[in-house]
Amino acid sequence: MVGLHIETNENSHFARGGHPESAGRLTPVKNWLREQSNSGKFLPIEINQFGLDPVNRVHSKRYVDQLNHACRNGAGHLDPDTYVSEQSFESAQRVVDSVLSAVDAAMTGELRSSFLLVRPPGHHAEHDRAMGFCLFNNVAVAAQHLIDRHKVSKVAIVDFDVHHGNGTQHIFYDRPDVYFISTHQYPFYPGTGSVHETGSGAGKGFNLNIPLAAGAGDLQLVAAFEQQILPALGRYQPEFILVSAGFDAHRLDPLGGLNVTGSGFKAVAELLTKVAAETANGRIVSILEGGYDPQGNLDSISNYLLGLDHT
Ligand code: OKP
Ligand code: ZN
Repeated sequence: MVGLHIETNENSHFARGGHPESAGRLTPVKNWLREQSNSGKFLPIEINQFGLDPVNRVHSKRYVDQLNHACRNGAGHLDPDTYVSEQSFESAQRVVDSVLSAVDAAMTGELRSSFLLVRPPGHHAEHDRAMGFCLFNNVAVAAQHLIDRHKVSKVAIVDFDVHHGNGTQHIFYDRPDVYFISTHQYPFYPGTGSVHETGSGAGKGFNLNIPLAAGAGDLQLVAAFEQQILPALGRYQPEFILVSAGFDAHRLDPLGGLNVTGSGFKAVAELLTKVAAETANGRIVSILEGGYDPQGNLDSISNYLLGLDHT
């Protein structure tokens, strides 16, 4: 049984004149999920409100205020790629609330594995700035909440979006309590993500980048999980696994240049579920990041969800 929550903010976070990061990219997968509603495979997550405190643990007050004001002033851009509309701040807060609710449900044991079909995404957002379609760094807020509220001492974040999660890496770069592991196309946007970025100070050795060359597909992605990510997680023994689940490595994706298919994402979900059972008491929360082809997302996400539920 997998926890599921949909928070796609179609009427509250949008760009005028079109943008690849729009709610429309999720229409086919939402229709598929509606058809699955009597399957018994997915359970709704009860959502609680957490306020801004958890966000303020990761982002600077200056940035949170800037984002709030940009929205209050109406639509605009925070960087060339990143728009806000009037209700984007509340949208981003709803995403954080749903992610933290899933984390809490995993900690109580109610729902050990959940998937959050949410937007806006988060993994490019840094401590002090929005970037690459991302407002709040959802996965980072979740990791910090586990440490602050649940006294977890080791959290792993696995990020398989086609783009490197520079924001998440940046936020935890000098810390050993959050192990950031990323597969991504490289060289590619945003430019970071080389194998030489391994962490600094007390965080040295707790940042693992696995760059993939343009054109890589299921074989290379699954090999990265089997040969590098699972062994690394086995050594680290995280108490919780968070996943930045972006699906723009799919072969149909208009932004990415990789060739992953639904079966690759299903294998990834199965491997992550297995390692979560072995290390983290089965606790794993997957949060949507990118993925820009509607049919690609249907193939990717439906297969990923079936992989999460294979037990
Ligand atoms: C967000 B996520 C050059 C192109 C920038 C931005 C891509 C953001 C992806 N200015 N493209 O990781 O899917
Ligand atoms: Zn991406």
